[in-house]
Amino acid sequence: MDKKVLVAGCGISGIGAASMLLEAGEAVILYDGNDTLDRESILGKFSCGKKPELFLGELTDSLAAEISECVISPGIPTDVPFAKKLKDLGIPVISEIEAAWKYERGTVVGITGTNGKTTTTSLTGAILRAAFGGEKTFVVGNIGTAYTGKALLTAPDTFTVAEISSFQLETAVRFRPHVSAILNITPDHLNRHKTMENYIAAKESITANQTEDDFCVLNYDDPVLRTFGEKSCPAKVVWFSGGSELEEGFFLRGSELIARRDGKEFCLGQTGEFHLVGRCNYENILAAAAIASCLGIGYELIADTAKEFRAVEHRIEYTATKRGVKYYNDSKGTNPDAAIQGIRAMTVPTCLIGGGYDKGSEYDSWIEEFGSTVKYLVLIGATAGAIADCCERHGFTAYEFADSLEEAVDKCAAKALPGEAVLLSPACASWGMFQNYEERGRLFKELVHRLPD
Ligand code: UMA
Repeated sequence: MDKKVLVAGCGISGIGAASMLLEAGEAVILYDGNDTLDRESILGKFSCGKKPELFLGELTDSLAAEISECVISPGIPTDVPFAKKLKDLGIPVISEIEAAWKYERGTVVGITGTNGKTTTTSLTGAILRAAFGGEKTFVVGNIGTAYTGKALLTAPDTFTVAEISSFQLETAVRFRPHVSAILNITPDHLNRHKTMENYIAAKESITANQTEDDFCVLNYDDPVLRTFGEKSCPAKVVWFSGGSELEEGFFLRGSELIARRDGKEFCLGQTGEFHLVGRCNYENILAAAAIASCLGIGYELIADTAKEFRAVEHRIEYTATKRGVKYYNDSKGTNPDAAIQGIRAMTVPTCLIGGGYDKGSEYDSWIEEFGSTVKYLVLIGATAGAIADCCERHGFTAYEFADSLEEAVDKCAAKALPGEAVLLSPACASWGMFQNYEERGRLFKELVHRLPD
């Protein structure tokens, strides 16, 4: 009997991986632990003639015996019972990124980090499109497009820019980007990775198969990454920094974004010339510039593209002004560190909406950042109580609870005065109340647009 590939998870990654493998001639079983999913709508997502076998519910022993390899979706923890069962049978469990890598023929950029991945990936994609053409550039991964959906289209002259999460790296094996980037590492997803050491190891493993012929772009100001870059990174390190002038690398000096390589300096632009705002975004621009320069792209083109580039949806995104109050959607602020950047970008007294799914995060540093900026906080979701306790410990009492995002927006609208701001930047994932942060952000924007002018 010919063995089959088990693709676990019927989301974006699973549909992408199953489609790619079917097109490549593999026999595929698509599997999901949720037996309430609609079979027809899942199979309807396969546009090509071939469809996978579909199995929902608990993985049986007889099915496991048919499997040669398992491609696991990033949202499925690798220690769930079915994955353990496969590993015990000696069946390799690989990530969707790894599955795509087997068919990759071009040059790959892999971008990871706790925060800023999506903006840096989008900007790098825009720069590569400007340099090499849209048909030769693919932007994939955690950003929302399955890498496996594009891998078969790659060729020696194409470029793939992949946003890679720690979940995807956990089960990557031979994945080897020519240019990797780790933007920063701060605590996130610790309920899944268990310890900070595991999380750091997952992030650093983006370089695991790189050699001195490859590049790794690292944040000089991040203590974990500084040590990694100086001591154990196998690739050629290119530094970027939002806080220090570097002898060699990409850095912010006053209001200038500078590229300094081989002793020559080039000013990529003044901070005021970019649509992206806030130090975290200048760091993202510097990282994207460093990545692009590793691929031989000239500074003028990098600078011009970065100056035209606009904020990614859900990332400190201006939504509307209602009765003199500015509303911002930072639904992508899914952990305390990302949400700190949201607060730092506000320049007026702000009513903040926070809370959501419990990833086991600590909220102290986020609350310490409130300072004189956050005047009022509305809490939603599973973490509301824990955040409220933490607020009390820090002496911040101007908070209230809401049962829904709608109620939270109404409460903020009633509290904010003309000239002030309302910010959705929850410091938590959306799961439990929403499918994903995009759904949460879209609803926020809809609710804001419905408020009276
Ligand atoms: N499932 C099981 N068993 C489980 C858990 C889940 O069968 O124990 C099934 C669910 O029933 C569901 C499927 O797995 O049908 C969902 O798989 P998934 O959660 O991996 O979701 P995808 O739609 O494949 O989306 C994933 C990423 N999601 C996660 O990592 C949670 C998307 O990142 C990514 O855009 C997409 O692949 C394409 O690469 C989202 C994300 O939240 C944006 N990422 C995290 C983050 O940015 O912090 C890491």
